[in-house]
Order: sequence, then structure tokens, then C-alpha cells
Amino acid sequence: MPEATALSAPMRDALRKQEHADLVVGIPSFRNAATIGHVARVAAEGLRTYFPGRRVAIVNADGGSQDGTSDRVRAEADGVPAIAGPYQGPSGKGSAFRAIFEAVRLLGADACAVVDSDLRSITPEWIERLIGPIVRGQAEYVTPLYARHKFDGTITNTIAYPLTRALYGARVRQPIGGEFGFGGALATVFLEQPVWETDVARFGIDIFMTTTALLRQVRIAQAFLGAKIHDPKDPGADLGPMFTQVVGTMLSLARRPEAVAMWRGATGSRDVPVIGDVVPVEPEAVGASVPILVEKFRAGADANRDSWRELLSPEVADTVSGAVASGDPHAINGELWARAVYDIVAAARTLADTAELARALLPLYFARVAALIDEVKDLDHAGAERVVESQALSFERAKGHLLERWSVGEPSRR
Ligand SMILES: Nc1nc2c(ncn2[C@@H]2O[C@H](COP(=O)(O)OP(=O)(O)OP(=O)(O)O)[C@@H](O)[C@H]2O)c(=O)[nH]1
Ligand SMILES: [Mg+2]
Repeated sequence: MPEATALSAPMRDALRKQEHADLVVGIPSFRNAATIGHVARVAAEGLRTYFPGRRVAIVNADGGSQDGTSDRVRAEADGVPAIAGPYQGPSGKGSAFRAIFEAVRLLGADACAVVDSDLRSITPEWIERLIGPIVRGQAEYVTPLYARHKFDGTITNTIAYPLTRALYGARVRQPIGGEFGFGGALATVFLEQPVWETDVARFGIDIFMTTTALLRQVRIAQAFLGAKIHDPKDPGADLGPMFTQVVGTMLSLARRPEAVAMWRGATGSRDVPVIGDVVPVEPEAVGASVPILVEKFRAGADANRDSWRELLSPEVADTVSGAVASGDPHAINGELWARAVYDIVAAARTLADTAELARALLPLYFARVAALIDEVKDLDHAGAERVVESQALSFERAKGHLLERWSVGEPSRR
């Protein structure tokens, strides 16, 4: 029997004592003692500075860290009530968010911002930018907009951004950025979905929230936050499980009837309003190892030969075979990649296991990232951004490929 709540008994007790808050900052964590104190202190300062007179609270939902992560939050919250403790249920960032949504509901809060616990570039203004639009009624869901180094955010750049944009027709540049703002009503909508035993309980949470907001057609705004500096990950070495969880969740959502109805009708894409003046920033450098990516592409090609023949359209499969044979990932350009992604989206219509489909796409993601790194390596931030935009346009242009593949074998509609 799945747990009906992600709140552990100590958190429920602490919330009962707190009774009410108007505004909440939620922080998910797992072994972040080195960085979370700074995040909690800045969040407290943001709440006090920008929302004086409001009842505020910080909620830290932790994955059972033994390094004193939650103690750091309590020590640094600087006069703002801090409810910090373990969540219960499947381990993962999404379960931590579930506990935060429940806390928002129990406290009767109007608005909540969530921020990652490994952030180093967070400032008090971030809290204003994420919560302010909700409080002022300008938006019901706020995504972050920040400059990330061209080798950071590769899941965002290669699939979360371009696929979300092409499917649902909205240019949400950071759909899985980790920092968000939302109202109390939307927190309840998230909670009521039957997703908490799936990859949404792990790293699928961000794309689940953003896609849910798009499907419900709530007003979305992007908050400009400057640069994102956090504990970065090397895409080849660290990002396999995260890719599977994010992409598996995208596939599970995209095949829901209400999603299909929306993406069938969406052509092109619309801008999403930005809060704050976008000023150019050059983010701190992040490393990425191309040899690891190429090696993982090759190893994945061996393991996936049969499933690729079955899942990918013939011309995509042929190009991929050529790239495998030559050991050169450049053929996995933006257009080829868009069609490969659509082949996998279409396969999810009949194949139940979306995590398995995401795993079949993973070696191609490694190849795409290797190619992308080469495409942007000599470019500045603005130049790299143009490459990501052109890849997103490839997704929009190739959408007919998805519509065709999806209809194959579908009962004819009258
Ligand atoms: N409670 C809980 N929190 C987690 C878990 N895994 C990650 N988090 C938190 O989720 C947030 C984001 O995790 P990161 O590992 O920084 O991932 P990320 O920054 O989204 O990923 P990249 O952009 O690819 O580096 C951080 O606040 C983590 O502490 C987990 O298993 N349990
Ligand atoms: Mg991080």
C-alpha cells in the first residue's frame, strides 16, 4: 500500500505547532550540509526583506542525511521558523517536494518557492522573483531563467526544453531548472495526481510540475535570476539515471489523452513572459568529458542494436548505425536527434514501460551531447544559446514526423 503522506511524524508535529504561514520557501536536500546553510540564510533574508509583515516559513524535506543537513537549516534560518526533517516514501527529490506541497497545504500558504540546496549563486532577490509574481497575481507558476554554463544543463538543452516547447507550444527555457514558484492551489493539484510511486518521486518531479502547469493552461512566467552556480555534474559520468527519470516522465505525460490533444493542435511556439531585466552574464565554467560520452554511446549501441531497429524509423536507425561504425557522433545533429526523440515519443503510445524507452534513447543523448559540445565549444554564452535555439526549431519543424509516427497503427478516427 503506497504511503498516503510524505510527511514524517516529526515534520507533522512541527507543522502542527507552526499552524499557519502565508509564504513558504521549500528546500529539498540529501547530504547538502556544506551548502544548505547559505541557501537557508539567503532564503530567510529574501522572505524578511521582500515580504515584511507576512507570516513566513522555511520547509526543508530531507532524504535521511546523516551529515547534519537539517541542523544547518535550523541554525541559519535567522529568525524565520524552519520546519526541517526527513520525508517518508520512495527516496528522491520528488518525494521531498511532495512533503513540501503537503506542508504548503497544511500551513494554508498562498505561495511557495522551491530552491535547490546546492546553490551558490542564490540571492535574496531570487525569493522575490519566484514568489512575487504569484502574490501579485501575475502568474500561477514561475520557472527560473538563468544563464548556465554551456556544458551545464545538458538534459535541459537537448530534450527538456526543445521537446516541451515543440509539444506544448511554449518557450519555457528552464522547465527543469530546480527553482520554481507556485500558488497553494497548484501545490494541491500536484499532490492529487497519482504519480508518487513513479519517477516523479525522483528527478521526474521538475518536468512533471512544468508539464502539469502547461496542460492545465495556468499562467506561467519566467523569473530572471542571473547565473546558476551549483554543484555541477559531468554529463557522461553522472547524468544517466537523471536522464531516464526525466525523459521517462516526459513520455508518460505526453501520451496522456489530454496531452495528446494539446500537442496535436500546437504549431510553432509562443513566448513566455519574463519577470526582471535580462542582463547578460557569463556563468562559471563547468567541465564535460567528451571521451566518456563517446565511449558510452558506443557501449550503448552494442546493447541497443535490436531495440533501435525496432523503435527508430529506418532513416534514423541508418544514420545512427553509420555514427556507431565511424565512432564519430557528429551525425547526431539537431535534426536527426529531434526525429529520434519523436520516434521514442511515438513508441510510448503502445509500449508501457517508459523508463525502458528512455534508457533506449540514453546512448543517443550521450552522442548528441558530445556533438553539441563540439558545436558550442568555441562560442560565448550568447552563441551557445543560438545553437540551442536552432535545435529547438528543428524540433518544431520535425513535429510532422511525430504526428505521422503516432498515427501509424492508431485506430482510425472519424
Ligand atoms: N530529499 C532528497 N533531495 C534530493 C535527492 N536527490 C537530490 N535532491 C535534492 O534535489 C536538488 C537538486 O539535486 P541536484 O543533485 O543538485 O541536481 P540538479 O542540480 O537538478 O542537476 P544538474 O542540473 O544536472 O546538476 C538538491 O537540492 C538536492 O539536495 C534525494 O534523493 N532526496
Ligand atoms: Mg544542482
